[in-house]
Amino acid sequence: MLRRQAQAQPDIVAVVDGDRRWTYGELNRRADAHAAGFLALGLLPGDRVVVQFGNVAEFFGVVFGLFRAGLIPVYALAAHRLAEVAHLARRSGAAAYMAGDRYAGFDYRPLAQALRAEVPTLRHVVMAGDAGVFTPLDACMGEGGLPGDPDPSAVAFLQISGGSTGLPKLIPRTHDDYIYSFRASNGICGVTEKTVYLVALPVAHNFPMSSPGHMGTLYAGGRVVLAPAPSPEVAFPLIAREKVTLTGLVPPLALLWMQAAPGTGHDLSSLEVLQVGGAKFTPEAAKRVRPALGCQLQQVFGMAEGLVNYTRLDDPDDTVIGTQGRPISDDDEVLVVDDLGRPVPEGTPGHLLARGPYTIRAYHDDPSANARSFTADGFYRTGDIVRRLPGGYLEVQGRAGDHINRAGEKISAEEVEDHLIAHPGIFDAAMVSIPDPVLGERSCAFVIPRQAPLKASEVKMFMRQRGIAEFKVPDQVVFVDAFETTAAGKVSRKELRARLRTQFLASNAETA
Ligand code: OOB
Repeated sequence: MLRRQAQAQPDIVAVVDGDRRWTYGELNRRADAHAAGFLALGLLPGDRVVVQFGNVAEFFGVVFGLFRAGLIPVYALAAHRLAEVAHLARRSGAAAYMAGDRYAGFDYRPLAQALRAEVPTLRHVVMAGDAGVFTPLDACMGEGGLPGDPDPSAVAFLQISGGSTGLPKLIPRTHDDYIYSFRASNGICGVTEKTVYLVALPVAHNFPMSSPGHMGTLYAGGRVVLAPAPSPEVAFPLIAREKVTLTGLVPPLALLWMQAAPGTGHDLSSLEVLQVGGAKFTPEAAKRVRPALGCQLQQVFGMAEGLVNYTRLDDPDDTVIGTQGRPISDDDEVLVVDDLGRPVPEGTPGHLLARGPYTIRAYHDDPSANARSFTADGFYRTGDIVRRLPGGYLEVQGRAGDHINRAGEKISAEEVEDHLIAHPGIFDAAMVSIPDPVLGERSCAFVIPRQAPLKASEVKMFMRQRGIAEFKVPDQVVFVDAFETTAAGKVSRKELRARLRTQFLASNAETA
């Protein structure tokens, strides 16, 4: 797709990062040079490469270079820390780690050092910027000697799941299925060569990558503008300067933008469509988008595993405000079922199952997750509770599983609990989601200390030292003496979390 655009319009700007403006020709040359450079290091087609960049142009040079070399990117978010990156590297058997030296105040070089010590399969570390002891990205520039274009039905990259259980699972997406999803999305979202897409969310997240996101925009020959932060202070001047037409946000950011827009001196009139997704956008907030920002709202309900739903640009206001859209394709099969797997009538909440042209049939190398997450006939169990409405529109009601959707970032309660109980002063811990007016949900950890008293700040500090992303550090820590058990003795973790949550909400309602 990149070669085609580079031939058709080599001098048109493809990617804008601050003062840097890479044309399609330039991006194409970098992709070729990096591909040859990566192979010259000794990486072999099929090798997995953990890629961790913020919203910077290098991301594009590197991933298109990897595709061309037949190497498989494993997308880490810039917010991930050692625990998560090491998990991705181990799980994928990665041969290399590629990152920028610094981003958003964090230095990735010590992380790379620790990673190399922890993950024996890792043979190379490539760094953009000041590479220190590692291989500089600028040195990975070669010529010729590329394998042919990759098999379109082969796995293109591994994306990380925001699931409920344990550590993140790896999602294998193929060139075919991914291109299908953003090409079809382009049609639905009106993306053409005139589109200017602002990447406000993290560049490696599936929503800004493919719904239709930066990949859809590059496919259409439009322009991708990178925002180093999603705040109005950073994004609004970029919208004005680059005449951004389309962007995607999670609900808390949409609220922030709507609050800031009326007082801004920046011209936001180029913005045609604001997409909101990743977490439930309430109808009250959805109603305010057009008055506050002067653009159209599109709700997006998607998942890295595949299925994406959009409200359509010509849908009536009620649909755009009150639903999370309908699937991309007529070939998307959607089932809404009860606890026993029986289809429920339209309008009744149930578990959402999905199968279709771009929805995965299995996670990467994870038989037990596969047994849980897919039905025998290949439907993916999304874990979402939805209502199906006339016309196939979906309204998201909540989650069946135990994860916290904190401003669109998915946090597995189990993963965080495992870190908490690693503290020598903690006997047991359970983490639950609490409704939050801004974040949608925030996390609250219930902790049973061993003898010595603990402070919440100590627990949070310990979590940071565990090397996890900041968004996973519990927002609130509540100490309790014991977890309640039933007459029958045992309470499942799921039930325990539900009880703690109910008690917390009840006691806060009393004091309110
Ligand atoms: C997107 O992808 P993921 O993989 O980070 O998270 C998927 C989950 C969904 O299963 C659902 O629980 C939740 O995020 N979700 C929404 C939602 N969009 C996603 N819940 C309520 N309303 C929405 N509009 O988050 C993602 C991927 C592609 C496009 C958009 C979002």
